[in-house]
Amino acid sequence: PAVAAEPEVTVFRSKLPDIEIPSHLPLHEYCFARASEHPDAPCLIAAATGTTYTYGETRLLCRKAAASLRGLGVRQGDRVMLLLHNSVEFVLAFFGASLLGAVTTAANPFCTPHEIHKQFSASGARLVITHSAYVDKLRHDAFPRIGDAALTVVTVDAGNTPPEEEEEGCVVAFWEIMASADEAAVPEVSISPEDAVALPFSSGTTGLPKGVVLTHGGQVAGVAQQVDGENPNLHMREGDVALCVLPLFHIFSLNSVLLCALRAGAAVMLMPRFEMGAMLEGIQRWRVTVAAVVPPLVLALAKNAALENYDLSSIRIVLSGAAPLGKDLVDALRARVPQAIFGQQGYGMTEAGPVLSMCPAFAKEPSPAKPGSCGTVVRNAELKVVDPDTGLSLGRNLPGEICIRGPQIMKGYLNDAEATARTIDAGGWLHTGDIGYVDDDDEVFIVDRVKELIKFKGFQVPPAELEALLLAHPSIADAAVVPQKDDAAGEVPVAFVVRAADSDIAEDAIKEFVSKQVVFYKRLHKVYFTHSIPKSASGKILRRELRAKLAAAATA
Ligand code: 4UV
Repeated sequence: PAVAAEPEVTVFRSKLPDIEIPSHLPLHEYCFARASEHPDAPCLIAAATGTTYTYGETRLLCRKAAASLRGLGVRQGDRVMLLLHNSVEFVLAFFGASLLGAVTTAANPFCTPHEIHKQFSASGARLVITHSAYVDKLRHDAFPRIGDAALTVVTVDAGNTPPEEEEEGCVVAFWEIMASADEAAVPEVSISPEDAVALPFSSGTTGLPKGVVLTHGGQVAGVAQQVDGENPNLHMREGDVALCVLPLFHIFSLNSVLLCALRAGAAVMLMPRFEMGAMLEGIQRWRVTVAAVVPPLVLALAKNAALENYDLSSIRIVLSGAAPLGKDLVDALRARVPQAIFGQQGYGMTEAGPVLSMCPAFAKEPSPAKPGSCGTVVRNAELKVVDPDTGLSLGRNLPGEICIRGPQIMKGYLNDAEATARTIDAGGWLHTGDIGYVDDDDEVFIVDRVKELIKFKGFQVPPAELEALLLAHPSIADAAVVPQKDDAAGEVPVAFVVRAADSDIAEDAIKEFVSKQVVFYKRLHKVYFTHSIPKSASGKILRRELRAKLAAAATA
């Protein structure tokens, strides 16, 4: 019988040859594999205090962190929640957990107690490591009582908030347990490449935030694709200093800054938060060579006259990612750091483990990239572009949904087989929800997004989360949240709202209602009242229509 021919698929690959990836190694062993060759090289620099730890010291402290976590009851497969700004403690806790075969789920400490609780409970964590200033968030009703078996809290700073009486002794000080931890007491655990190591949360192409299961093998592959091989795509080496100002709870910073730098033997300069003066000081003082940034940070740098007062000549690479970077912005910053290979961008997605494509100008043997391009697909991976309606593969220069396949992508969403199946198809292709094309030189260009996600300064804003909040308000009958273009933030969330009958609720009241419940970047910037929300026959919000309405209003 005649067999229907497989539809032809155009697969795009890196121009760099594939490499050997040691994906049998647990992530901590892989990252520190060459550390014994340079034990005295700087590894972590705490910019806020100036304290520096060498590779030898960092490894030892990671083992002590593992022993400490073990002492607190953490076992293989357990989830440990980090509610931390970028800090030495973040790194030690991450690798301490990894050494035990436990999984780190990191959240933004600026999130509200409700937002934190959702991730805490979905991840199944029972231990939270945080700054004392945030312990109060964990005292919210939603959480188990601190000190119960269901919630152990560890604080990384001495300035403990006085424990409430019944919690006496329940909030544990990190450095106190570290002081008595025995690095030899780390149990031998057998870790498979399939085991989870990190659990960031992302809303993916639709719906609410979900736990993204990233494995040891996947993260090793993801890092190797960037910094391993004869001609690494992102050239970092011993002597480099990586700027770590983007938050480590986001995959860009965790993977492409921290893990890549450690694997390459570079130092990581940790900045607890973005503050322009402190950042410029830090770059100058520690001679930062590789700076990972997001477009709003490029904008702030390009506009800031204070740059003239600092010596930024050490910067070799500026890597922008997480949101589109326009050519004007590239040119504006290039004038300020003329010596840097300000190639362009990386293109990543939490679920993709994270990098899909990287600017080839960052390679050891660089090749140029066009303005606006996101570079070429990483090695040991396949990229295709499909027609979003038919799913058929498209050739060069034709925009469609970008899909990626390779050892680096997520294993799936935590406890959500349905969402996993919607995102990774039977052929193993991860569907990004981004619209883009590959040009004649294999460069990837992102032109649109078909998924719901809104990106405020690179931060994820899932519309479904805001819609659920709005619908819970008695004066709101229906609501939809969509992105609106914004010069400073890239995009901002705005809402279309149908008032309940007899309600005359005002814009400000709605904005405030939402603000109180969400972290700052999810706040609504505008509310448009309307009589109905356009929906498909199956009840899905027709976001494209609403976005078109906004675009038309903006040009009117
Ligand atoms: O899931 P997420 O928040 O993930 C990221 C990750 C970005 C990274 C990671 C490692 C890198 O080395 C790097 O350069 C960038 O952002 O959001 C994923 C969505 O963000 C948009 C796109 O819609 C993704 O699906 N996005 C990410 N990078 C770009 C981008 C970009 N360069 N240009 C346009 N959109």
